Amino acid sequence: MTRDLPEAPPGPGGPALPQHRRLVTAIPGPRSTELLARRTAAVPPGVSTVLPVFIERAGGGILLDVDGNSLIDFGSGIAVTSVGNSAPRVVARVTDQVARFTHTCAMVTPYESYIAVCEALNRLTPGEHEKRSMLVSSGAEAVENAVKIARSYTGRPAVVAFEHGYHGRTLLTMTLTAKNLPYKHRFGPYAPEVYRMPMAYPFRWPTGPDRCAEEALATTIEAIEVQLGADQVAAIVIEPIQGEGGFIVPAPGFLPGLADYCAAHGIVLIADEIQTGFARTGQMFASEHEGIVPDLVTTAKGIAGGLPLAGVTGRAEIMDSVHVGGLGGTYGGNPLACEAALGAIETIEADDLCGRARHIEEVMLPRLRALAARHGVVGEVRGRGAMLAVELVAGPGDKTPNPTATAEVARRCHAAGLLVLTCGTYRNVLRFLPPLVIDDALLLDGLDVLDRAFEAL
Ligand code: PLZ
Repeated sequence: MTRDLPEAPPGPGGPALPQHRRLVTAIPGPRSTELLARRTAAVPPGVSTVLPVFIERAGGGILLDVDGNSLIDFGSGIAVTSVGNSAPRVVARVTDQVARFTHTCAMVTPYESYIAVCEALNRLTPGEHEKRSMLVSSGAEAVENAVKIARSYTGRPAVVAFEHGYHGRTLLTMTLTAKNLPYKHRFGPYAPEVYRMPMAYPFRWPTGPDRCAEEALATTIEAIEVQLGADQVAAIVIEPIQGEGGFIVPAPGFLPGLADYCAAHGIVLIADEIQTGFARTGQMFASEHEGIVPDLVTTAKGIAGGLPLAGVTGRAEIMDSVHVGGLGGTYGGNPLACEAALGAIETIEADDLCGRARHIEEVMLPRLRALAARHGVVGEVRGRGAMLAVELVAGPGDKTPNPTATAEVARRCHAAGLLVLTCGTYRNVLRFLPPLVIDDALLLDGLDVLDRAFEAL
């Protein structure tokens, strides 16, 4: 973009948001508690909250609440604010854009930033082939569109998804999602032609991690051939590291095996990189860790520093197969969100946030492994880059999931001013998703809080 941009504000969250954990009230404090009462009266309980501290400002690795408490952020709003909250380049671009125009609808009269974001996606996603991208507003919408495009291109109905998978809350993406509570319970009937296959989940594979990839692949392929017919399958949809399902890194070889099978049978491989994408795992996209080149990639979350934007990127011949006007939506590629994405992508590249994610892994992994050595409830430490987790079990040699200890550790972290999130099909995984711009002192302080939460168990 050639326009002159206004000066970037001085730092994350505006001027001088100190990067220290500091509690001045109980968590939640009195003002948050008041707001929570209003929330309860105005918002249905179906829309839940992990930690009801109401946020006033945020930046770097800090969330500042309405009571003046500074919490360490190990969640990034579920892997969204990878560049930090109110990252300077995002603020500068969005501020400039909001004063020029806020919306025209990209389907009515276009603007340059939409094209620039698509060009960036085409350049950054895996593979050197010719690509196209389209923009929407949420991750679920991106997955829905990827399936629509795959069906249109192949003329086939079936879609294959995996155990522990998460793809969203709309009818189709909820159907693709593996977990009943809270996502699917009483919301059926679900969309037809979605089939679920076993996930190559090394920690819980019945015959052990070494045989996991090969056996999971063989079971999946046999089920496709026997039950569905490969020529009826439009797409296989998979997260290259499963997010909500428990930060499950597939056994090495599983993803390449699926990619080869898809290529041999004209099945569109859709990598859902919504949680893993944009430097989170130490590469721009998690597919790169195993060198797979998906046919379509869905992106959201980290793409735009907190503004709602999502995309589908893929092979030109697949993307171009949809009839004119078949894809779109009122807000898809909103100009504010596109400017935010350009600011976020510029930040990721200029500040080497892939390198920062690898650095965060180097700092955190040894500490998490030491934690696992001290506490028998930690069954496994896993993840890549700044997408790390510990899975909690009953004890050494007993892999029974331990959601109670998981909730207790999270509660203690929250009370001490460290925001952590849980995940996992069995609600027994603590996940760590710090902003990639968090400084080392905060990271280490957060790890100390985590240590103490485990010691108190
Ligand atoms: N695909 C891999 O992680 C969103 C969900 C939080 P949307 N994950 C956070 C919740 O409980 O709703 C996600 C994801 C993967 C798709 C999605 C869906 O993205 O932007 O939430 O629609």
